[in-house]
Amino acid sequence: MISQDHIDQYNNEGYTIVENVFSKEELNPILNEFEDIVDEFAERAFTAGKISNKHEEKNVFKRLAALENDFPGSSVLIHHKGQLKPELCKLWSSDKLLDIVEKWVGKDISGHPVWNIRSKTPKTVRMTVPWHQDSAYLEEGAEKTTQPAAWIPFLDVDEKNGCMQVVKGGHNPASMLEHKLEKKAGVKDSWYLYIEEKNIPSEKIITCKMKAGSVLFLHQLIPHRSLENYSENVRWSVDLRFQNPNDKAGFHTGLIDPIIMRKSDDPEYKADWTSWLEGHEEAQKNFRDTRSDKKDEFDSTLEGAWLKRWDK
Ligand SMILES: O=C(O)CCC(=O)C(=O)O
Repeated sequence: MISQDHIDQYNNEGYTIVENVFSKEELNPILNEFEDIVDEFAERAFTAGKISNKHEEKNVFKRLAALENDFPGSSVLIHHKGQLKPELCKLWSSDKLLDIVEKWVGKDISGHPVWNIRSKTPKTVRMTVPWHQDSAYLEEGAEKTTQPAAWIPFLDVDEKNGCMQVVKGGHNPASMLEHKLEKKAGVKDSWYLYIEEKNIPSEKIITCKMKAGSVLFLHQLIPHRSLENYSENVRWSVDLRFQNPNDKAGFHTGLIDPIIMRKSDDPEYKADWTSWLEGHEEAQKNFRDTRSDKKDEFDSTLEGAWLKRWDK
């Protein structure tokens, strides 16, 4: 599934796209989970009087767009809630992904607690992620850990519906670029960090058009962003990260460790999702919002430790 060219491209250019890793049949159960997540959200929003139409007749690529239109912030709330259901767990710890990331991480592999479902609704500023290096969202020093991200779209993506862009070779030299706070630059209620455009070499930008089920692997230090979604459909994707269990994870709260997925000395070992998920919900609240105790469940603002790291 992965060739030496892919491995070399990742090492030399900081990214690679492996095509057709997952079939539609393998993606569909996860899309069903997204559908359930949106349905549960619509029920709660309806009961709370936030929406008057649940848009039940719309499919998974349209329904959240309609809800976002009626109640702005819906997609952000779904993204922040980050519900990890069984089929997504299965895909994350699948041999298909582990056999690939093993090339960079080695034979002992964990899943990193920073993972995302991106419910990128059309023309939604807060779902459009500006230029950043992933390590900027972690504690200082974590950038030294080999931590590939697997970015997986659930529909074909291009520059019209919010695909990814990367800066080819931008992981070299291996150093953190300066990041700023988007909310300080005037993007209301943004929790994103950004690298200023003047620090992005435009001639090295690669636009990553991809088919559903292909996987973009990103080095932890490659600058990347997602484009605006100008289509009518929700651009569903996930990003999942991996590392060697012995290396620093750099997760700010420290409340949850990476989940061990593969052990070099135990070929039969399987990830213990049940016990990991028990700790996950509590840790996630702390990770995603240090003010969760005070927050209304429909408040889509977010504070995070990464903002403090770069708020200079
Ligand atoms: O999916 C997106 O829109 C952005 C993803 C991203 O920036 C990331 O995975 O770090």
